[in-house]
Amino acid sequence: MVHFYVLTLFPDMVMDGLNTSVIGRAIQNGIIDIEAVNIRDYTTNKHKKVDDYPYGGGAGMVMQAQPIYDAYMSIVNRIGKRPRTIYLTPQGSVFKQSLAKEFALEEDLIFLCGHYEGVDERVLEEIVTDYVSIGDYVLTGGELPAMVMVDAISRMVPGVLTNQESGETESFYNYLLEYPQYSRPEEWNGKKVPQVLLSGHHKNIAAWRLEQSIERTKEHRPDLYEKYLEQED
Ligand code: 6GU
Repeated sequence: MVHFYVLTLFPDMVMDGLNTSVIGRAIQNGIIDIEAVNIRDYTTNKHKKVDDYPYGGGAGMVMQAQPIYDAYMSIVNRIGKRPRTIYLTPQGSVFKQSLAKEFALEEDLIFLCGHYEGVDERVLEEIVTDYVSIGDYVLTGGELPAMVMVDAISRMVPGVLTNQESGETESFYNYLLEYPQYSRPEEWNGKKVPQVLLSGHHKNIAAWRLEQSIERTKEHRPDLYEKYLEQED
């Protein structure tokens, strides 16, 4: 069981996005749970303002420390511990499958979703244990990255995937991309399914798939291909 807590200004976006398909089923089955905590509920001013101008000037607004800290402490006081707390930021280290597996071993995880130009550094120093980015591009907020991480972590939690959907024999397991898949009919739009897949010869099929995986990885992800080669010898 992993309990995910997402500190956000857009709780509906997070909950609506994660209540579907495999992750929705895991919530229904009680294998994970996800709680979006609305930072705005913890403001102490009557306009429920969560941001202010940056000291030193510059563009945009900064999310203030107090409502974030109080939202965080509401969780900490409830569960009686300070779990790993992830701040989603393009300034973080890049999220990888290995980190998804590591986080899947935790009982509780808190995600802090920033907006505007950033978050007051002092509250980050107080609560954040991990600074994580999901890749080299800029998004408007941390909600989509938090959802990406919750998805990737959840599917590494035992019981979330069925045997059929199994977690390990797929992309990145051994630094190779997945081979191409085909289903019925045998010919579609003038294109035939590769003959070897219809042969029933399991050794040849496995060899063909490995070769396809290697070719794809060389072509699209030379960085992964290098790791595959290193791991082979
Ligand atoms: Cl974690 N946040 C934002 N705002 N943009 C990103 C990101 C995170 N990761 C990649 N781009």
